[in-house]
Amino acid sequence: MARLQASLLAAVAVTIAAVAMLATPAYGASYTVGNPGGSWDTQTNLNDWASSIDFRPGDELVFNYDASVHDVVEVTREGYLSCSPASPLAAALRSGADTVQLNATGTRYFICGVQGHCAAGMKLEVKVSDANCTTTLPPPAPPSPPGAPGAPGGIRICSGGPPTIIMSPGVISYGNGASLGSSASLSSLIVTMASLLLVGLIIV
Ligand SMILES: [Cu+2]
Repeated sequence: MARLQASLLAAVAVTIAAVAMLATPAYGASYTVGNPGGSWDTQTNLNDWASSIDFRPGDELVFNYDASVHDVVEVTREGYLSCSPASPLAAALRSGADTVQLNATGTRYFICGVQGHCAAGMKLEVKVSDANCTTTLPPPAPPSPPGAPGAPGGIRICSGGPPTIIMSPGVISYGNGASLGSSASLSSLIVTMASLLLVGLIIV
């Protein structure tokens, strides 16, 4: 009985570990604005900071700041250039620890809405791109008709991000909603692993 309980515990532990591993996205870095050495403030050269990072769809920005002094307003390019929070793209963030998801490619603009702070340098332009991604191993296959089985996979490598294994073209990629397919295949993998563990338990 004790042996059965130990096996059961081991099976549960392995399953939980597998689920935790698979549930972690293969991409999506978190960048705290201004770090290291700076912050969301008027002293940090925020565009120097931003230009040192290769932002990818799926990454996130974290704004840590003194909420009694600053806020974060996402604005249009015009609002950014003129330092005007008058036409924000979203409600101003004021918690002092705000996270912004960078879900798609494109350029995002953030300013501090407090009078004079944007003009003093509290403005941030973030370019989100996946343009430098390359797919290798095997070499790109010729286009196949939609739904064709057995399409070869590969490894997608983007500068600044970890490699992403592509099961078949388009199943896992940055940003474009294809994650449904990969979630489904991960779920079935988890179920399969759990089933195998249970079978092993019964045999023991
Ligand atoms: Cu401010």
